[in-house]
Amino acid sequence: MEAIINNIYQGILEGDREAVTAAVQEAINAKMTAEKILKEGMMAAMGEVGRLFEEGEYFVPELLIAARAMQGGMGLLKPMLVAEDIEPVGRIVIGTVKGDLHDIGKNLVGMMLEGAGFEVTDLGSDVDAQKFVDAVKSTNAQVVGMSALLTTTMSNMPSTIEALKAAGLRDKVKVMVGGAPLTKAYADQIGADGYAPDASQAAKLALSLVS
Ligand code: B1M
Repeated sequence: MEAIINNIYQGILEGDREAVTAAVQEAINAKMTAEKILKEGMMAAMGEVGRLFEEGEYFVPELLIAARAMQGGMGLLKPMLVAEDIEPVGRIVIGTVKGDLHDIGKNLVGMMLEGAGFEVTDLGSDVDAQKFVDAVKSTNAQVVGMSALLTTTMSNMPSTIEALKAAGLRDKVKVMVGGAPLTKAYADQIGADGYAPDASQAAKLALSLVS
């Protein structure tokens, strides 16, 4: 049993999608619960991947292939998580703000959030304020995550926060922001609840916002 979990863990660290998918299938065949596979195999590995990234041992490409390897296993696990009624650690809506088509960093953030146990609703890029508001309502999300890569589109973050306020949702949902031109000072200035400089810290921040 522990050897299978170890194969999932190692497969994610090595970014070996085929190995992870095969080990998750083996774990399912061995009647392991989806919760055990997720927490002890996948989430534990993604936590370690985040640590290695923060320590400068892994870079964005390693992060991406580890996250893709995890997603290979997630495809098999998702129906089981639903069947076992496993509650996600939280629900989060993410998107790149209106006018902005950069989505590589946001996708990475989404994968790290999934790895941390979140149910992620990804609205894509060029997302207007109303779409964020509608998604928060329909998914009952506790967190909204906005990404921007352009200095010209950052200003669509405060307007989304205003739209959440106007819809009466601002006290129900935490707002986190990120993207290359962003800073903690800007996040504070626009009244966001948090800022993360990279995907690994985004997952930690989201966990702290729902705890
Ligand atoms: Co564009 N682009 N781009 N671009 N592009 C930048 C951002 C730019 C800095 C390049 C430059 O001039 N040096 C510049 C912005 C300058 C500025 O605003 N001051 C720029 C420009 C100007 C433009 C266009 C206007 C160019 C033009 O058409 N004249 C145009 C705009 C299009 C639009 O959006 N409307 C444009 C277009 C494009 C492409 C479509 C060609 C392509 C995007 C493809 C895609 O995303 N599908 C592209 C790319 C690839 C880049 C660069 C080269 C790389 C961005 C990237 O993916 N980085 C970029 C230059 C650069 O950054 N060196 C550039 C890798 C990614 C993993 O990092 O996105 O920073 P990043 O995400 C990190 C963190 O920021 C953080 O975590 C991630 C992972 O660790 N993070 C979050 C991100 N979102 C977060 C959310 C969070 C928390 C953390 O919480 C919710």
